[in-house]
Amino acid sequence: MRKGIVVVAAAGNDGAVGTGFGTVTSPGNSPDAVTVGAMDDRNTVPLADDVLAGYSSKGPSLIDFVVKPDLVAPGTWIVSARAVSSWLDTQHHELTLQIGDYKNDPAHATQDGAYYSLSGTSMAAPMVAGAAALMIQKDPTLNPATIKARLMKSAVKDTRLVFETGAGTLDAYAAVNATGYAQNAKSPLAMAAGDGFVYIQDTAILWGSTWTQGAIWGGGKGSAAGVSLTPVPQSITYGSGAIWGGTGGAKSTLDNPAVAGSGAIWGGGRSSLDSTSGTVTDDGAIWGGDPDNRK
Ligand SMILES: [Ca+2]
Repeated sequence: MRKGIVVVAAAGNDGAVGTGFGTVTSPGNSPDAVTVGAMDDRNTVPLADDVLAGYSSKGPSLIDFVVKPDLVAPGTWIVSARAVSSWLDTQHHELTLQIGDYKNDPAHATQDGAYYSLSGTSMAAPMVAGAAALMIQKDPTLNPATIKARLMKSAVKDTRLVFETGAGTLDAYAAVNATGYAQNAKSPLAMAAGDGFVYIQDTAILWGSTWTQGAIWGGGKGSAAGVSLTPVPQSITYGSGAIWGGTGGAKSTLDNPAVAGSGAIWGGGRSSLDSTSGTVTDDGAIWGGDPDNRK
């Protein structure tokens, strides 16, 4: 990413493990990567009937509590090129399409075709990578942070938890036509605070003023799970307002026991981020010990 390459990563397929929260796998846990979860589009074009794929890994990342995935894209029963005699083709040959499935060719209808049907976040991630390629084709000067920020801002908003669908469902056309620039688009951090709520960092502070939380996440994030957005209390912003935003900026994103009360995610206690001061980009406690990761 520091070399100017857009890195799109699959979130992982562990969404059905336990509560599913805290299951995003490497490299999808990288704050810089564009991490993609999977939706089941129910084989219809309208998004209204789409559901989160049960296998799609959910955030936040373990240990460092990065909010993931960044967005979602269709990943269930995606038809793509078949690798003849590959492990999958051999072990799960039933997923190979027959010629008659996609071509009017009665003489060969029951023969193995050139395509294969598969589900997984590995199928969703290329949807986003393709959209990124189109964005770069239109404007080769765009940096990875701008690509990521535009993909997220232009995504179709939903009301699921931020750790399930991120900024929403990929809208390739809207992404190609999106505007705005960012020099940094690290995914924000989540914090389980002493009040039982989980707060996330304000993207307008992290990425720049045009990338407000409302623009990135939408106004109804979490409402499908009964979550209402509330201002971050002064006790949390005190001393680290540069990270968590003012009382009118950042919002609590969820009050879901599966997340807020999960010892598997938060290590049995609360995250220690509320004692963090200074700017996010300089803070090794948050972004890890490798200084190169903090640029
Ligand atoms: Ca659909």
